[in-house]
Amino acid sequence: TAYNVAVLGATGAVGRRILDQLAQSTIPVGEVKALASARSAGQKISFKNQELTVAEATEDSFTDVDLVLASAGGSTSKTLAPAAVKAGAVVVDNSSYWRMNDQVPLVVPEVNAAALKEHQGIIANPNCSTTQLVMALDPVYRQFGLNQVIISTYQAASGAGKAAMDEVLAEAQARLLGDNMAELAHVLPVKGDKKHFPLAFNLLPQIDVFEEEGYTHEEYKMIHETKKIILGDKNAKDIKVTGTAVRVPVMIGHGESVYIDTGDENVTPDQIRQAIGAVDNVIIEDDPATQTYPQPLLAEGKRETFVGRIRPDLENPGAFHLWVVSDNLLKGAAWNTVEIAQILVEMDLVRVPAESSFA
Ligand code: A2P
Ligand code: 11C
Repeated sequence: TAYNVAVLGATGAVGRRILDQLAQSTIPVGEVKALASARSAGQKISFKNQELTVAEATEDSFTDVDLVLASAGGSTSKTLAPAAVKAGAVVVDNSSYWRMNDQVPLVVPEVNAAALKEHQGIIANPNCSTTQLVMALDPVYRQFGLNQVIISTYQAASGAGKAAMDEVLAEAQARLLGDNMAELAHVLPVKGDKKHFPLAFNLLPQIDVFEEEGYTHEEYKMIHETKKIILGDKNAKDIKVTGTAVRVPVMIGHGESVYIDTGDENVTPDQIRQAIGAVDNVIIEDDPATQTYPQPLLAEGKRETFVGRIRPDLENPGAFHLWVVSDNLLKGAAWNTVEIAQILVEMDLVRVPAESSFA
């Protein structure tokens, strides 16, 4: 069998990469539909050796479609994902809208592929900063336990979309030419928020809007999604998770400084290194003697998650530091989405169950 696939948000930074990853996947692909907003209808986009014509996404776009790979924002997925399921398609959604829904598995295949068996037609892809984090945390939790995790992120501009990347480059150029760059900030830190600041030559400790207790929405996503993926419950107390999300003037590739406390004094750094290194698609880059450690520039364009700087807390036995880097547009978005679809195909799960609450 070949599967007819619709890519929703095909013109976006992630959508284009979804088409690219789909072309390189093992999925037997039949017809491919490129869907976006009315603004892009008629635009041409390439897939393998075909030229696709972008069509406006509507509730009627999903007739004869088997799989929808969506990355067109939460409000689009809110209405179009159920419409696609009603038309008989299975949706893998990269937006945040469905992630915490109890009927929706939130999946990083290396960690919880088994959750796919319970799908009701919609499967959610986690936030990029969560995905690379759980690749490193899950094996530690399974083998040694985890009392507490404290994360500091160093997130690339591309997480905020193409306009944010263009803005940083324009600011950097202005600064190098001696021009004022402050007036060039219109998108970051958050498009709809009241103030905007330059990211070039700067750090912005705000990703997404502020919510309760002074945490940003990005920080809450990391806390809740991590618990749902590893523990199956966003409110589970088994692991205490907290952190700070910071935007840095890097184009592609999120970095994360992660402090983990296993509570077990006997665990050694080598055991942590081995546990994390045994996860599929994790690459350990960790050798101070040769200055080997993960870097965004080295991770760009790769599907893997890179982990290094693994070392013990010298005054708290059983606790460790990690440095985790991955391409936020690939493992953090497009590749994880296509990887989920590939596994759905392998597990013969590309069908909407009759009792689906979305159908
Ligand atoms: P378009 O290019 O027509 O605006 P990015 O995050 O890189 O900006 O990409 C967002 C993607 O989501 C784009 O493909 C965009 O299409 C698409 N999109 C945004 N709003 C809608 C909408 N209302 N319906 C369908 N697609 C949308
Ligand atoms: C960022 N993590 O770097 C965000 C982007 O929930 O999929 C991804 C938002 C999401 O700005």
